[in-house]
Amino acid sequence: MKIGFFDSGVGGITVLKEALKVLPNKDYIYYADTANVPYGTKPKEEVKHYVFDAVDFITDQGINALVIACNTATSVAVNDLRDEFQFPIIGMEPAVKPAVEKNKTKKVLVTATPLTLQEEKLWELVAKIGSKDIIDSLPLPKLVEFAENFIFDEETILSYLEERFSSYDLNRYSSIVLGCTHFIFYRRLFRKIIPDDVEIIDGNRGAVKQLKRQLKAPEHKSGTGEIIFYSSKKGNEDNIALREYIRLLD
Ligand code: DGN
Repeated sequence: MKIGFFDSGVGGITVLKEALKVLPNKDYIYYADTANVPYGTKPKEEVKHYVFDAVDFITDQGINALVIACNTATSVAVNDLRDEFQFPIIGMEPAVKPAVEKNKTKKVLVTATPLTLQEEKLWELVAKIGSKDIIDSLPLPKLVEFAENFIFDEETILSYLEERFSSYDLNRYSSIVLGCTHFIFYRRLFRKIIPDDVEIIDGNRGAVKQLKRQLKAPEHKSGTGEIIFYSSKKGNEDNIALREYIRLLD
């Protein structure tokens, strides 16, 4: 029983980390499309093409379920992927629903990549929950670049976040949604600039819950907890580096 995880780069490792807590006895394959990252600032059709290539690769490794651990890839391709492949496919969803359910009086600020924020999938979700007026959105594409380049120093990240949030009155929001898996690496730093009574919510736990539900069938046997990393960039250094990101989340 192998579970595939896929992201444009390292962001999906934050979801994998959550899965390891909940489902430690499964075998995992993680594929980072590091040759094509970032997805979030590229045209939809180009990203869709990368996603299909990546899923073909990971399918060839033999998987029984797949987590598209990337909000951007999910937004542009999850429906088409489900039409094409037979195994369960779990996608990411910006956690707008739990955010709105927690507090219906204040607004919610959704942060994600530019492509996720412009895709219909998000706005269909918002329309199902309530009205567009309860949501504001803010793209934070540089966080993806920082994470990919292993930039975690507080000063750099905080000055970027402060600059991006500077025109927002954060007290107007009940929650800030982290709608990109790369952003989870910076949760602690978001907390430093977001007022204490504003919640920071992400979709990682929800995605892993879905995965667990999908694996209830008896044919989904346990494994040894092994993780095999692959990336679309050549060279083993890249795979060693991917393991470092897991440690960051301890
Ligand atoms: N980690 C991806 C996401 O959740 O949207 C996006 C990263 C990117 O490719 N820009």
